[in-house]
Amino acid sequence: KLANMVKRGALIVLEGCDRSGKSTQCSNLVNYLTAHNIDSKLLKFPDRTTSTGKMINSYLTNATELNDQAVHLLFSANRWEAMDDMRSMLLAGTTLVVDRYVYSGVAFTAAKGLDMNWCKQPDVGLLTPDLVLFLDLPIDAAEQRGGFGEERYEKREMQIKVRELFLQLRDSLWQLIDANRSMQEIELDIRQRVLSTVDTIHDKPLKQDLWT
Ligand code: Z5A
Ligand code: MG
Repeated sequence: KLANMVKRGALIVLEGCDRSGKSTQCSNLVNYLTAHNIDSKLLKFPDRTTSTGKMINSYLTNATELNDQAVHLLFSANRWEAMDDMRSMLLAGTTLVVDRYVYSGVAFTAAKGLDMNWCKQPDVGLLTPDLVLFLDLPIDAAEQRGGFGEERYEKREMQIKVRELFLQLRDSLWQLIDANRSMQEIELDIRQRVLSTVDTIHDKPLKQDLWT
């Protein structure tokens, strides 16, 4: 009986263009939620600490080569291996704030020219987010934030394609956030949207019907 009284946590995903401030905002959000007694945890994909994550890191930093399909499946496996823990935490009442998820998975591989429907298949059945906040930032503004880094995908042409593909993936879970504002403005905006989600999802079941 007691277990039934635990309200589940919300699965909140932050997605967005490179340099849009996802990591900054995820960590500020978790600090805020924690300070307000909302049990929450920050997760990030790719999780570079696991064995699949180490292979992904080596690919992204150009230390190794992998074919496009293989690395796509590694990114998906990197999410799958986190699913059991994520489900347990959500059901135990912890709200998860996730820095990149399946949308990055599909957008980056499809930007290389692979079929979008193929790209979606390995993630079918992963936990469905309650809210996806997409931090949108024009490429020029992103470049003004210190330019792109040295990792494999951090190139202007790639980032332009990825943004277009991201926008094709918009669904009913998405809310667009204008990331071309001050960190503080964005933070307040995100906070409001997340609090209203956390307040309203408790009676909705946790779903694993992604992309179906
Ligand atoms: N990838 C994939 O291919 N398949 C997948 O399935 C997944 C990912 C999950 C690594 O991701 C790569 O993996 C990524 C996608 C691909 N490749 N690319 N490109 P990552 O998450 O590890 O990448 P990252 O380097 O940590 O994230 P990022 O996108 O570059 O940055 P961000 O997290 O969005 O931004 P930030 O680190 O918070 O901020 C960036 C800078 O801007 C920093 O100096 C901030 O201080 C500054 N900043 C932040 N907000 C503002 C505002 N509002 N104004 C001004 N300046 C700001
Ligand atoms: Mg980041």
